[in-house]
Amino acid sequence: MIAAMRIFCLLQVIWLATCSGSRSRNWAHHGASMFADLTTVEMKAVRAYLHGIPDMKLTNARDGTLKKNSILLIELHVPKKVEALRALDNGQAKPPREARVVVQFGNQTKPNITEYIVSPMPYPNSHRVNHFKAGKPISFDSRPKTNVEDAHIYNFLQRAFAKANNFLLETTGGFSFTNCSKWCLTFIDVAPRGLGPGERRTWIMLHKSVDGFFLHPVGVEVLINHQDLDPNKWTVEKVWYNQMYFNGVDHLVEKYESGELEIVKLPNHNTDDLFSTYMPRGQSNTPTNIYGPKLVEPQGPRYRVDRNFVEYAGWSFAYRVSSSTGIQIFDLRFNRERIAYEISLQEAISFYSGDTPAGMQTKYIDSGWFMGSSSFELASGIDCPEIASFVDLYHYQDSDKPVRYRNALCIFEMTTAMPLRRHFDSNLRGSYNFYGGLENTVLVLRTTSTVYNYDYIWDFIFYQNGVVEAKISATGYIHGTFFTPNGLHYGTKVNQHLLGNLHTHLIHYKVDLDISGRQNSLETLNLEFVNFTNPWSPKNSVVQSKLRRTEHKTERSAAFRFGKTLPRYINFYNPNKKNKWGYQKGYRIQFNSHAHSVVPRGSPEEKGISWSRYPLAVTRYRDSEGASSSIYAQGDPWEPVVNFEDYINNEDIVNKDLVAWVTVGFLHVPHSEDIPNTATPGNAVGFFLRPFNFFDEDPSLSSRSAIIVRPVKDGKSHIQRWTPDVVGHCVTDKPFYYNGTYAEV
Ligand SMILES: *[C@@H]1O[C@H](CO)[C@@H](O)[C@H](O)[C@H]1NC(C)=O
Ligand SMILES: *[C@@H]1O[C@H](CO)[C@@H](O)[C@H](O)[C@H]1NC(C)=O
Ligand SMILES: *[C@@H]1O[C@H](CO)[C@@H](O)[C@H](O)[C@H]1NC(C)=O
Ligand SMILES: *[C@@H]1O[C@H](CO)[C@@H](O)[C@H](O)[C@H]1NC(C)=O
Ligand SMILES: *[C@@H]1O[C@H](CO)[C@@H](O)[C@H](O)[C@H]1NC(C)=O
Ligand SMILES: [Cu+2]
Repeated sequence: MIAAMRIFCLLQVIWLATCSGSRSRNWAHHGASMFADLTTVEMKAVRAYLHGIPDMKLTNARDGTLKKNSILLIELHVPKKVEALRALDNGQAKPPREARVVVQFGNQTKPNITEYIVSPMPYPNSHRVNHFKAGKPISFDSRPKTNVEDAHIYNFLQRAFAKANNFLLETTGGFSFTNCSKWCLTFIDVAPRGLGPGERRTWIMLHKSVDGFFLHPVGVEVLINHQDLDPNKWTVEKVWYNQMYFNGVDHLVEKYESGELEIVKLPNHNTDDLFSTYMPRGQSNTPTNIYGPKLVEPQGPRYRVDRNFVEYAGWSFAYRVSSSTGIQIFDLRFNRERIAYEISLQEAISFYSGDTPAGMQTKYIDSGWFMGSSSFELASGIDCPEIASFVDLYHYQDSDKPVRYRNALCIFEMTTAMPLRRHFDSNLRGSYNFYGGLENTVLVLRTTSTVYNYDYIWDFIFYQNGVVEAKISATGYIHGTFFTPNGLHYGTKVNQHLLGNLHTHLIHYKVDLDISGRQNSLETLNLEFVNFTNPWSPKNSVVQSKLRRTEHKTERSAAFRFGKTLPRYINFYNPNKKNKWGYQKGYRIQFNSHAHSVVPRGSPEEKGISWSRYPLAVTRYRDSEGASSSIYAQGDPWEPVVNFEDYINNEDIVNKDLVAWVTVGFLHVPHSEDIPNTATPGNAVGFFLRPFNFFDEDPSLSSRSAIIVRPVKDGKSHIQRWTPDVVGHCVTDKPFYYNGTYAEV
């Protein structure tokens, strides 16, 4: 088909421009599959291949024992950029599809975690070890917690607290682990799991197992050492209760039974107290017998989706949802011209403060909690509009078969209910010369991650004028701890026994910009005040701003720290391509963020999140610097296998393939309105990529949704439009109407 296309192009010399356009579109379309997530057939083939290697001695991941060799993760291994570009830019053969597999070898004297690249799909016959930069091995203790381990933790807690049953029943108002039927306890574990490398000891909070259990801590926290692969060898190292520490459950029970323990009795559980639930309450002032506004597509969708290839209003891109890190887009083009090779979510963290040991210990690094595969079903009409295209996702993580996440991604076009541009050209005499306007519709690509308590909503938004927005909205339950008076330094009392702990959310993105090609440079624009003698009135002076451009020549000079103000404009441009006005074609990164560092540099866990030092760092593209974090950062933030700081040195970044690493985020001081859930309004951050002299004029001029109205004689107006006169009866059966006169009444 491609060959036929080429011959067709040769014949159509006159139409060369158009034809090479459609050729590049075909290559983009064809190449998108290189970035498509593994199919279930491919996942099963990878599993069968590895399970067929006798030396690996692989067993099922869901088998009860921890002392086993099993697959933890299978996902797409994206091709090398140069190889992918050969297919995307020259129509050459696509590289073979490969899988990345994480295997835990637990059934051997020195357990380890090894990553393999398995290829080719769909009939794999070879594997090689996937090395991290500098060949750093992955520490076994840094592995993410699996379902099996989680079940063992629950059983362990049940056993460990059996002798504390009376204590639990009395202090929690009837909740327990042992023989509970209605009122059971459950737990929340926090991470990191220790204070240094090689540890696996976790602070755990006991909670009531009721709707919204995150908001129901009972005030008992316990430190368990679960490093041994034999759960019978696990130990309780500490217990915290009512602001006191005990050297184990026995110690606590002893004090309790001897009456020396001061207890805080929770009242009997009140099933009428709905505070942690979604049950409506309070006076409603909105009619319930009719629906509110909804999105409609009166004549059907205007975007096209073919598997993971999407086209809309001049845009095209491929997408995937990595099981380890989440949403990614590739080969982003506008009018066939590439703007970015990859924009991908890398990591999300929330670092907490607290008065209880679990509160102090909570530094969540979410890719270690299966952030990527926690993309659960989206509700039509709430999570995405009813008209959206919903897509199932498949993940193979901590399971023995691919798991289908129904309707986990959605794509839709929506109106922003704002004009993209408009002007009323008054004639200053009660009428107008013209009115011009263009509605603002955008395409949205959306997934979510529910990482335990929190729900993150991940959007990429494509505007008609060449702007792309990456946006993350946070909702879900807050992570709270048992209330103590001293806790007020670290949060807010949001219920009788509940402290909402303060924390900062940071999100990291990789933005591999390729502005009209791989050769790019970075400049920042600032203003400085100048003061000079006024040329037309020498006794006065002119004070105004002057533009100062700074070219950043090395990675180090392009690593912008938190604490210093970012330059006003950050422009990535192609020094070899100019627009009509002689400017080098560029795109800006514009932040929408209120982020700050979460811990000072040099503090123990900070090394594992060294990317969080920089709202923006720009590095030269390297295949070996593909990701800024890893699923092991949570388990070992002290000696991480991926240390982002290593990516920054004095490499030259002028006229090179550049990657922008962007950190956005916000401080969250919980407040009473976070109950039952943190709400999305005002709780979204992200960044925009905006053309900066990339085009010769606003590219949304190609939109035929514009309307121009001019008055004609006798109070009539002449409407120029390129879309149907009437929207469609499901929206309105009246044609567009514009008057334009303004008169006193
Ligand atoms: C662990 O390895 C031993 C020795 O190879 C083997 O007998 C046993 O079945 C393995 N256990 C599991 C759960 O695979
Ligand atoms: C990890 O274990 C596997 C399987 O036994 C072995 O092949 C590999 O060499 C080990 N890796 C390291 C770094 O020890
Ligand atoms: C729990 O139930 C079992 C079986 O009915 C019983 O043997 C045991 O004593 C009960 N334990 C407690 C603490 O009530
Ligand atoms: C500008 O320069 C003039 C002449 O030196 C000086 O008098 C004036 O204070 C300056 N204005 C500002 C705002 O610095
Ligand atoms: C606009 O309103 C004026 C005053 O009400 C009226 O005379 C005129 O006919 C209207 N024009 C159109 C296009 O409806
Ligand atoms: Cu928060």
